[in-house]
Amino acid sequence: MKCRKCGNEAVINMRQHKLALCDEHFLEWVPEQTQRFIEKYKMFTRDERILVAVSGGKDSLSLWDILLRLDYKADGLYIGLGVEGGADYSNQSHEMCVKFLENFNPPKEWGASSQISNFNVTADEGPQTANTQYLIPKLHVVDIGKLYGETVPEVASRTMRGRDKPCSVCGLIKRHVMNRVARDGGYDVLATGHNLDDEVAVLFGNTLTWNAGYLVRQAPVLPADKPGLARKVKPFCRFYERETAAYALVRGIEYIYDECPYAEGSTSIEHKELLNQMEKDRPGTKLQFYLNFLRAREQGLFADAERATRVELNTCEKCGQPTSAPGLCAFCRLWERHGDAAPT
Ligand code: Q46
Ligand code: ZN
Ligand code: ZN
Repeated sequence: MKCRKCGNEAVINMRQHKLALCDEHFLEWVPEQTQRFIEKYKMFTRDERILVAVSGGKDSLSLWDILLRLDYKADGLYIGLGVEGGADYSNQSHEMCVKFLENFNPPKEWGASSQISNFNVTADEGPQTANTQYLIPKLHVVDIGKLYGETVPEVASRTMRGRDKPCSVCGLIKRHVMNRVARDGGYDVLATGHNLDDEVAVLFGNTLTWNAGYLVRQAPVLPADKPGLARKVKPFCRFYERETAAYALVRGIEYIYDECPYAEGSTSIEHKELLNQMEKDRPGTKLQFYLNFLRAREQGLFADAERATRVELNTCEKCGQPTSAPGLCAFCRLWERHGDAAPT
């Protein structure tokens, strides 16, 4: 297979785009496409500060790499969940994020090297003034066990919500921490590395149950729930997983191959397998499913559901984050029985 642009040996053939590219042209194509999606969905501008949630996996590290290559002001946030299973999942994934930053070479004109900060409760650096300083990438590290006194599996095992599997508690904690670091660090945007396969698996699951409330909130860009909070964006939502994996590989980004051990046997993995089978028979199925959904959504298919599920948000008394019920938010309630006052 030859590269469509230069005729050299192709490293990837993307059947759904009828496009094969060599390593050099693939490394150009992925950032070009990312930029196109950022603009198309009005995700952010170069004046805004972006916090990229990095897990040590191929998607989030590739996303951070590309945003930096495209000259966006992007810092990373790693959340240490304290998952020891698998191949020591949390420690390994943390290491990959640190390695990424150490290997990242900022252009000389930026004037300083990248930094790693243990994010604490208040803004750790205070506002930075010189515009170029924002370009120096920084990795915020939040270790849940150290900051809140219990790891995610520990909190989960003590609560009803997480008795079978820690994923629901984990999702809640991650959302809270991401919002908090974004707010305290003065970020405009929170970016995650969800790829098309992730998005389509979620869409498929929510369509099987016709969960309108979730369908309404699935989009490449979610506006901030409240003024002062970051909006959420997914710049990789149109890339197939094999494309982001190929990017990381060709670009030489080291990443953790293993998934979190708790992901095993999840319905979203089962859905991914089904969808892969359909994609194999009909290349482009996943992309069409997702794009047609976005089109329908834009044309107002879920407008009624949006109105019906819209709730007046309150502010949590403890941490100040939005919550549907008055009083404490679900995150703060999680720690209530822990004895100590809930951390914020
Ligand atoms: S990290 Fe957390 Fe996932 Fe692990 S415990 Fe479940 S939700 S599977 S994305
Ligand atoms: Zn080429
Ligand atoms: Zn709260």
